[in-house]
Amino acid sequence: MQALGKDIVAATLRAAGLQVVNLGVDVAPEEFVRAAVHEKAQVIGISISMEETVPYLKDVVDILKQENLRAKIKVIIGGSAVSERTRRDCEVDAYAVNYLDSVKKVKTLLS
Ligand code: B12
Repeated sequence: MQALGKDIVAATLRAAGLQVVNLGVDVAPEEFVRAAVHEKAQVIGISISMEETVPYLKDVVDILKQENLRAKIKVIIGGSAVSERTRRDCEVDAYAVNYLDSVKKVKTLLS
């Protein structure tokens, strides 16, 4: 349901010339990885507004490791329930505080 921030980030990344597949809300960890493989995505972006859903972030990272995709597919997070500390704790590649920062960080991940 908390979709506004994610949609703004997706729109801004598109406006910056990047290709974005928006999976919507309440996306299961397996679905992030399945879609990334299917779309040949280089980066998975995850928006987290509810603290109770932070553990699912670790699941995405674990699935990427299990599937030997961790080096190939980067993960960036944002949303009011996460921070630079969450990024470190969950071994995520980048954290962006807002839509402008998202463009900067995603471009860095792609470079
Ligand atoms: C609007 C809102 C809602 C709306 C959402 C409308 C919609 N369609 O999006 C509605 C009314 C539906 C809603 C419902 C609920 N909400 Co609400 N909601 C908010 C509120 C006030 C603002 C969120 C928002 O849209 N901000 C504006 C956007 C633009 O900012 P943003 O999300 O931070 O996104 C920016 C950055 O974070 C970043 N970013 C965001 N996502 C991503 C992703 C990536 C990949 C990157 C790189 C960057 C990035 O870039 C964005 C743009 O700059 C917040 C409070 C807050 N201050 O955050 C509570 C808040 C998120 N809600 C909360 C709660 C508890 C709920 C409910 C459970 C309430 C209830 N009891 O029903 C439900 C849950 C619904 C659900 N299952 O998801 C809590 C969460 C608590 C927690 N930390 O766990 C908050 C924090 C309020 C609070 N202080 O208690 N909510």
